[in-house]
Amino acid sequence: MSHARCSDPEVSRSVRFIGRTEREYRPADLRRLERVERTGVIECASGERSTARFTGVTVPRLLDAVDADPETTHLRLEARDGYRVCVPIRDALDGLVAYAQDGRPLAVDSPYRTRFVAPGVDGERLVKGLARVEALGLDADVDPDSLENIAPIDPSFG
Ligand SMILES: Nc1nc2c(c(=O)[nH]1)N[C@H]1C(S)=C(S)[C@@H](COP(=O)(O)O)O[C@H]1N2
Ligand SMILES: [Mo]
Repeated sequence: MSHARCSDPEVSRSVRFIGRTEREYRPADLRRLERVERTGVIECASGERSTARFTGVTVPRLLDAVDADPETTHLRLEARDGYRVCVPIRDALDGLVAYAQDGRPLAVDSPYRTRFVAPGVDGERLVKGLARVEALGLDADVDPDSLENIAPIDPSFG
């Protein structure tokens, strides 16, 4: 599995944020930032639905730190397993990069350490095991769906 590919486990779990500058956050770095707790609903296209309490850092906080362009239209979020989604910035700004669920670190119950959660975003775009988050300014003629790879790749992430 790709999350075990890198020899340094802390680096292999880090999330790279890309705006006009870049920054890499290990889970320990995220835990040091201002934390928020929010209820998140994960709704799969299959109809399955679950609710949990997530703890993490807000997306605006992380984007500010990399000087994201005010003209940003979408966030592209990429997982360790190659799973990749593209979310409109106005939805993403209400989101979190979470590292705990219902008071327990995500790592306790899952093979991933971080996850994107945001209200109003469908479950398939709530990416687990974040590797990279990039602020994009898409022209109106670019279809954001064409930048996605939503086919499940690592079944343990599904
Ligand atoms: N990296 C990654 N994230 C992923 C997926 C995946 O296959 N890989 N599946 C998505 C889908 S389709 C859904 S419905 C939710 C399921 O989240 P849950 O297991 O917490 O209910 O995770 C999403 N995040
Ligand atoms: Mo899903």
